[in-house]
Amino acid sequence: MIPTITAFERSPDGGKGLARDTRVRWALEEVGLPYEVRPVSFRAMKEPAHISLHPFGQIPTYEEGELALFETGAIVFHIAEHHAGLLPAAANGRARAITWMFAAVNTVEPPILELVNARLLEGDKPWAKDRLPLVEERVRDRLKPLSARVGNADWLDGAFSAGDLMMASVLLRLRSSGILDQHPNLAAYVARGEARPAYQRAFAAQHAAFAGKPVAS
Ligand code: GTB
Repeated sequence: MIPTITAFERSPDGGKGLARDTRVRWALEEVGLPYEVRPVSFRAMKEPAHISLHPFGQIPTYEEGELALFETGAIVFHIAEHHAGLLPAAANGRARAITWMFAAVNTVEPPILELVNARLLEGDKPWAKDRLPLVEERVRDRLKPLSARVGNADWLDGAFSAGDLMMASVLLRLRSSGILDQHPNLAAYVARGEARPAYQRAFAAQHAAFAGKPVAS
């Protein structure tokens, strides 16, 4: 059964691949699963039909037959569980890869989102100048140990896994801040992720959607 995901009808990032449908597209491309895309407008996202799929009125969602999922961590995990290519076969390696997925969304992503919000949404507030360095420090507090753990390795724990897919996706949001480049091994880690053919296809698909070209993979 071909799954259907939702994505922004017109992504505010202009097709830079920063919206979270990209990580789901990436996972689908890694496992070689064709998918369809239903673009949704900001208005439609808050209407009952979409809320029944995503209680918070966001993208992406994932529908496969009777199953409807939201939350990219859960969606990528579902894809990885049911198709070879994103999780190791051995139980312990699998558990560690899943741990890295949680670390990405639960430990590394929150301060990065705080920074994005501080820069984009709060820049005009009178307290913004004082707060920004604090928020940046919280991001650095996560990048430093992550950089130490990655070291010279290509991926977080052996072969590329769903843990790397989620971590690289989360770190991508940092690129415009310049903070990622303070850890060249992490910048290289993200670049390795982006260089994967599956990421390239995912990026091209979301970009084509933005450009008004066909959106199905
Ligand atoms: N925790 C959820 C998940 O991982 O699935 C978060 C989902 C989420 O934040 N979705 C965003 C959304 O639907 C799109 S990705 N926002 C609309 C709303 O909440 O009303 C976040 C995003 C948005 C825009 C850009 N951008 O323009 O660069 C990048 C990322």
